[in-house]
Amino acid sequence: MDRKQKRVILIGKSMAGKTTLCQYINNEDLKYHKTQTVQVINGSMIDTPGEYLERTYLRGALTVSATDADLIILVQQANEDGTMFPPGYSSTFAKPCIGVVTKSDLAGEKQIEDAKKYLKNAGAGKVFVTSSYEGTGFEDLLEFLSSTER
Ligand SMILES: Nc1nc2c(ncn2[C@@H]2O[C@H](COP(=O)(O)OP(=O)(O)OP(=O)(O)O)[C@@H](O)[C@H]2O)c(=O)[nH]1
Ligand SMILES: [Mg+2]
Repeated sequence: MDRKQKRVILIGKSMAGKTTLCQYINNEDLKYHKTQTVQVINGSMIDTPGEYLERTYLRGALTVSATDADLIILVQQANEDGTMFPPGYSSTFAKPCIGVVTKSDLAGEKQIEDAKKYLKNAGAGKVFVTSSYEGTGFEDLLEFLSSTER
């Protein structure tokens, strides 16, 4: 990604697939490693640990990290029951916000619809459905990310 692209921050539960999504987008080998702290990847993606969303006392750290971002990406695993995102969560950031459903390869249609609904309720404008394992859903997402410059 070049600097003209938006800087995005990925927010979602542990194991939701945020780091894998970064790896896929950056054409890296998909290799699992737990994210321990906020990481800036290629200057354009801010990857965060799931714990920052899961533990209320750490959520402030997300708000602070998000000040460096142009776009908030809420990440929801397709086959998760329920969601960690409160309704209207995106308003915490006062920035444009989209949603990405991950691991669509593991979920049925109904589950994917629910995941989209959770993201919409959280305040995501557009929602993209992806699988980093199958490489699906990225055309639209990448086009969106490069369409609007910083
Ligand atoms: N089936 C499937 N598994 C995936 C996909 N994307 C990621 N995974 C797996 O899900 C697990 C967690 O992925 P990560 O990308 O590390 O999750 P994360 O959101 O970065 O998690 P934290 O760093 O703990 O916040 C790994 O074992 C991945 O291989 C996908 O598209 N399909
Ligand atoms: Mg991670």
